[in-house]
Amino acid sequence: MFVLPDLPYAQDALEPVVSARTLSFHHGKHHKAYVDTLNGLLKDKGETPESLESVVAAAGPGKLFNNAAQAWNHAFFWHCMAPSPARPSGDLAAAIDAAFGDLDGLKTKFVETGAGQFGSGWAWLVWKDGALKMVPSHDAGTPIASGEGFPILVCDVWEHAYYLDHQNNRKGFLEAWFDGLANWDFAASQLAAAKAGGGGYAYPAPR
Ligand code: MN3
Repeated sequence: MFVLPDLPYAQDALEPVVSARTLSFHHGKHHKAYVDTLNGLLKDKGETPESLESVVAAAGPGKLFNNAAQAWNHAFFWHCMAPSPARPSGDLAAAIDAAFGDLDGLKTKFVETGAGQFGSGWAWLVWKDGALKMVPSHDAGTPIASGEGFPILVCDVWEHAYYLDHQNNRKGFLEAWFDGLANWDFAASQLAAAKAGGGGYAYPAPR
């Protein structure tokens, strides 16, 4: 059984960009439903996997992949936000400057990627072939299965992530998210893991 990981902050800690009401639905209903459905599917198959990452990697397209990947993507996403994040520094700042010119250049590419994703999906900052890159994914798509890179930071652009607070203004949500919530300390730890050739965020092991 996979658990629903707790949020790493209070439900109202990300206001006003992400309200407590949004987080209560997003974590308590949407994320929980993915985890519950995943556990039901694994139980039906009689499988006891050793990690969620292994389930995501092995599942082909379909219901198991969708629920496993969404369980992982959301757990990762919660860590990508912080109430009062520090600006990027050190290796991360250098990698951002090398790929995008500066932090504003990354913001432009980030907003373009998230706003340009047609329908539901995610906007990922990944490490690929020695450089940072922005890539979109559709629905439950995730770089840990697609091979598009090592995940550094992500923003959920499904409507359930922002509609209660920003209505149809996805671009406004992305701008406010980048300026106010993007967790650069977490991104820096992911980048260090990527450069070391592995590790980084792992979903809690099943029990
Ligand atoms: Mn979501």
